[in-house]
Amino acid sequence: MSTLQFRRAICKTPPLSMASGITSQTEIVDVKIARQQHEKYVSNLEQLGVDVTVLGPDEAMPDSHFVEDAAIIHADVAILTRPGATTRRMEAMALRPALMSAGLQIVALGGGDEALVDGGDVLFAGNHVLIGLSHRTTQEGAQRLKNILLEINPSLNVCLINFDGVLHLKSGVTYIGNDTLLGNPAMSLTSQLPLDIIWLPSQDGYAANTLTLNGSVFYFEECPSVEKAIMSVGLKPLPMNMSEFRKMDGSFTCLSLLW
Ligand code: CIR
Repeated sequence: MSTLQFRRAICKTPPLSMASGITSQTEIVDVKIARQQHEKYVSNLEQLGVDVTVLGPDEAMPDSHFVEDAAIIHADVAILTRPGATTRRMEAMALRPALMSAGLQIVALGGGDEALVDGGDVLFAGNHVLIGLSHRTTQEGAQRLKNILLEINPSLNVCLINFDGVLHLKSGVTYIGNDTLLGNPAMSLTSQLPLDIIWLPSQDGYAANTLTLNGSVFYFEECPSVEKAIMSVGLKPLPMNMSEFRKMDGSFTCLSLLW
């Protein structure tokens, strides 16, 4: 399957404790609304033909619905990460049973305490895999992940990317096909990217985190600049309200593992 076609997903219901997750924002989350937005996100995936497994909430792990950070899936192999934030370390092991039941082969990132990776820093774009070096993903973690990915698929072009200004690489850029990324101008890049970037106006920068699958793109509603960019590559814009996840520094890619 191409990198933008997906048949299966794992999502996880936000726990009632989600407001005690990590955030740089000050607005308080409404968990009831967050769950409604999450249900809508899941039903939009299903409408696009994805078979979604929704795992129950885990109250002991307030950020655990951001499943993207705890595993990376490529070619039916799930690589369990070691998330950069100490409060999130247990999330990868907690996902293991669901990934195994889904028939995926499981590989651990391995290495010591310095080998850290958040899946939010790993962007698949055609044959390229960009691994961002962030405050969550270390050089050692990124290098281990690169080696594992190349063992799974030696034809990948895996690059380590230096950046700053945003939480994860995918808070700064996401792939919308056609060798094109959407970019958040709040991100400063000190590495060259092997793809074109459509830079959004700064007031829409947060909306650079989109999710492209099966011909459609999930994006923050009321961002006409994003809608225009999506249409320019011939995809269908699917606007959604994700206000409550934004309050926790989350967005679209972080809420699912897709393959
Ligand atoms: C965190 O700071 O770890 C969570 N509150 C948000 C993680 C969002 N993950 C992502 O965008 N990949």
